Amino acid sequence: MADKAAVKQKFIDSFDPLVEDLLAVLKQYNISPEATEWFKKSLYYNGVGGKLNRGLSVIDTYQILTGKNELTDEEYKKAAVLGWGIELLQGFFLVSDDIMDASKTRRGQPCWYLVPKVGMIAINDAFMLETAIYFLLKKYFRSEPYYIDLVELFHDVTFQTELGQLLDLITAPEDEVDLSKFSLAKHSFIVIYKTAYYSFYLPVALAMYMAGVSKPEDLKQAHDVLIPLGEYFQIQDDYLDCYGDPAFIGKIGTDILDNKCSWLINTALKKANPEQRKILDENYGQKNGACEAKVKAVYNELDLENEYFKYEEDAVGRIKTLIDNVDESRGFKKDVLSAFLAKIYKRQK
Ligand code: DMA
Ligand code: MG
Ligand code: MG
Ligand code: MG
Repeated sequence: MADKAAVKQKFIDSFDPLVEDLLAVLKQYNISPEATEWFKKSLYYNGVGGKLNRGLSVIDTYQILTGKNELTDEEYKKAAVLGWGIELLQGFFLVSDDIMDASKTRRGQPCWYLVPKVGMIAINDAFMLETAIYFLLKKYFRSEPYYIDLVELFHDVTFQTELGQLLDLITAPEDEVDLSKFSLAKHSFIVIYKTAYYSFYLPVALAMYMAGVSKPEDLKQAHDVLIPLGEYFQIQDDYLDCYGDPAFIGKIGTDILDNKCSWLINTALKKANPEQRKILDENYGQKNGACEAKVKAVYNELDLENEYFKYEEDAVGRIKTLIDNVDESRGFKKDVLSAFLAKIYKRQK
C-alpha cells in the first residue's frame, strides 16, 4: 500500500488531463486565450489546495467495495473523475460560501473573490466549476448504464446542499440578532443539508454505483450512517471555527461575527446563566472584533471545548454502533464507513 502522500499526489496528478479536457471545449468554441487562462486559473485555485478527502474517498470506497488493492488505469481514471466531480462541486460551494459568509481566507490563501481582479466574477467562476462536473461525467460515463444515476445523484445532492445553505443564511440575518430563534434541532437540520449529503453520502454513493453495489437497501444503509457522520463533521467544523488554529485550518472563523446558528452558540445558550446570556445577546453577530472576543470569553467560561470533547466521544460511540449493525449480505461493506470515521476522528483541520 502506497503511503498517504503518494496516494494524494497520484490523485492530484489525475486532475491535469481533466483540466485539459475542459480547456479543449473552450478552444473548440474559439474562446479567447485570456478567458481560457482565467478558467484554468480558477480550476486550479479552487479545485486543488484542500485536503481532497471527499475526492479521495471515492477511490478508497471503490477499492473497499471491489476488494481490489490495485485498480487498472481505466478503473482508477473513472473513480478519479467522480472524485474530481465532488472536488469541483466543493469548489463551487466554497467560492460562493466565502462570498456569502464574508470570509477572508480559505486553504491558507485569500478567498477567490478577494484575489485581485476577481471580485464578483467569482460568482460566474463558481457556476463554471459546477458545470465542469457535467461535462466530465458526460465524457467519461455516458455509455455506462448507471450514467443517469450519477447525474441525478449530483443534482439531488446539490439541491440539498443549496437548501442547507439557504437555511444557514436565513437563520443568521445580519441586522437582526435574536438568539432565542436558535436551537440544536435547527442546527442539526441545517448541517445535515448543507454538509452531510455532499461531503459524506455523495462520495460513497458514487463509488457504490461504479462498483455495482447500489441496491436501494444498500444506498439507504450507507445514507443512514453517513448522514450522522456528516453532522459530526460539521460540528467539528463549527468547533474549529472558534478553537482551530487558522494556520492549520487555513481559514479564519467568522461564525460569531456572522450570527451563525453554530453548535457552539447553541451549546452556550443551554449552559449560560442570565449574566452570560446578556453578554451573548449583546455581542453575538456584531461585525466587530471586540464583541467577538466577549463572546469567546463566555465560551471559555462555559468550557465549551470540554463540552465539545464530550459530544465527540458520544457521537463516535453512536456512529460505531450504527456501523456494527450494517448488513453486509448484499455486498456493502462496513469498512467503507469505518474508514470515513477514522479519517475525521479528532481532526484538527
Ligand atoms: C459549509 O459551511 C457548507 C458549505 C456548503 C460550504 P461553513 O460556512 O461553516 O463552511 P466553512 O467553515 O468552510 O466556511
Ligand atoms: Mg463559510
Ligand atoms: Mg457558510
Ligand atoms: Mg464553518
